[in-house]
Amino acid sequence: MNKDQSKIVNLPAGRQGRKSKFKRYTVTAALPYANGPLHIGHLAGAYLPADIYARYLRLKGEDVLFVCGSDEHGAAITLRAKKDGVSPKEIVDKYHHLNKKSFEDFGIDFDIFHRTSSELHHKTAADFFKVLNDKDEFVRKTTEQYYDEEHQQFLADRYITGTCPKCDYGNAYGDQCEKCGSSLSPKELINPKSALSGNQPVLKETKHWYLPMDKYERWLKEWIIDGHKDDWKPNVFGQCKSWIEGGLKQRAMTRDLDWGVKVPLEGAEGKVLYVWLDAPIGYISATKQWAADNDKNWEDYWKDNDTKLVHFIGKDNIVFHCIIFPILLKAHGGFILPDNVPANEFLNLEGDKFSTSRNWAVWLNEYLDDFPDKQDVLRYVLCANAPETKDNDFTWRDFQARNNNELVANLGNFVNRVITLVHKFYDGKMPDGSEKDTVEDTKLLDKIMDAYDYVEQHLENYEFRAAQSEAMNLARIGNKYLADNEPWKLIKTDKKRTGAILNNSLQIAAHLSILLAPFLPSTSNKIAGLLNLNKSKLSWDAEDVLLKSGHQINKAELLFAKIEDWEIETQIEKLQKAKEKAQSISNI
Ligand code: B3M
Ligand code: ZN
Repeated sequence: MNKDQSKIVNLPAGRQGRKSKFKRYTVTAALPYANGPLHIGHLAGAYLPADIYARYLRLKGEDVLFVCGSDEHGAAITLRAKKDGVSPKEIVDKYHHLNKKSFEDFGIDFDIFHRTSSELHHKTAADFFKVLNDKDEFVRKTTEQYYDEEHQQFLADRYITGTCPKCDYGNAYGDQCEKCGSSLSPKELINPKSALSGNQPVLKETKHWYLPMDKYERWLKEWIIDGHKDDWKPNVFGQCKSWIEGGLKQRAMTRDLDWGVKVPLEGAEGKVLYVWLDAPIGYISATKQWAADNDKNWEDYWKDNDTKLVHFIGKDNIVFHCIIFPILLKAHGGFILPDNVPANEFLNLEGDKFSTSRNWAVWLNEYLDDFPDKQDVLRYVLCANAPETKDNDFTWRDFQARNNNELVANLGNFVNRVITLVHKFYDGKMPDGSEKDTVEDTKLLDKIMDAYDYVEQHLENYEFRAAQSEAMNLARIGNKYLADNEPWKLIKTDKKRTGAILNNSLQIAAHLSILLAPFLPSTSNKIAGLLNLNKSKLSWDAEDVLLKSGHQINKAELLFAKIEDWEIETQIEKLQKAKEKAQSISNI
């Protein structure tokens, strides 16, 4: 019998993992508008998958920068300020801090959460615009645009509403119909109305800087349609293809507004950059700030072909990240382009679209009031239900079922059982694993190492649901192993073999703390704490044997608690009440 644990069974002495062909990674998550709190749909769409991806890369020892920040410009902000009767600055200050905290509370671990109202961003965006202007990339045009005479203001994008010409939806915006997703221009709206006064607007002349996107059509065809048909998600690729094949138009890159990045040119007084020009540049200014704070070179993360750039977004942002921003980067020159834009579809709530005005949402800050220690439960359920290929639904019943049947009954139960047994039979000390010579043990240890390959493969393909499910499967394997071998019975007849079985089971628990770390960071920490596991061992290329004989294991503590029916009923009632209240207000 082999006595040396590290050599037992025919396992590699640690995984080499797949070597990345990239030197570093720049991972971005859409900058949320600082005009309201975040709900679980936001988390599911962009932030959770981005965080899982970044955590996984860090565990692999990759050089990864994960940036985000508040989008503090555009009509989304000014209209909200007007509605609340406060200044735009007050709005962005309030929601920047609130949203930053929500992300922290849910373990969304950005390297920096920046702001587009910062001076550094204003300068970066203005300089970027100037370079394009100097290179003659813009077309200056005077056109007639809608104007609100009462408020003496031009009405761009969201300042104008009307009926969508494509689907008849009555509340479409000047730039986009949120019902059918069509991109619109204000003049296409039927019965246009000013969002400021409610009046019918008049047409008036104004001058703007346009990006001739048509000039880039051929290049986009090559880059996206020929170059990314196999590696971009079908929903993303399909949207891009129909945009490009539908013909690209000139798009105004400036607006008549006083809130935003000022157009840095003479003769452009009273004009600011279009928010969709300045916001994605926010990723770059965030990188600059982070680099300055951490003694790094920001250009490594944006200008080196060995850097992989990945944008995580929701589906309503696809055109901006796959077409407009890449055109801007290309026109500027010197920048890398996104390698992938794994946009998600939308998450619905109990069968209905999230809606701020109807208060149909689960707000992140409110969730934590009711479930203060259940961040990972929400992360788990949102990942398990991620709208990766189609819109998906969050329901409180499913939340309860996944918590009770999967987290409590599978993962929590396994870890708790094995730790309890090792305390009962071995004083909490890792038993000797030398009796591991059965075919079953070999297979089991192979399965542990296979789990890394499966999870890794799915993560590399941005299949987060499948990745999480493979990681959880290892807990299922562990439970089955215990049930098949019944160490609680075997202890009476074969103490040595029982030790080997518990040794194997504890190795599984230790590997779970690594495999689950990208998905359930605080649970992973708890498991590592219970196992008294040295943090330096927590790497994706972990050795097969993580715990040596004699290693002291801490006392068992429950990882998850059952969620009772009444807790779920309270949430469902809360949603209904909020909706009724919103309805009664809108009826007044
Ligand atoms: N703020 C839109 C949104 O929240 C926008 C994203 C900007 S990413 C550069 O949907
Ligand atoms: Zn429409």
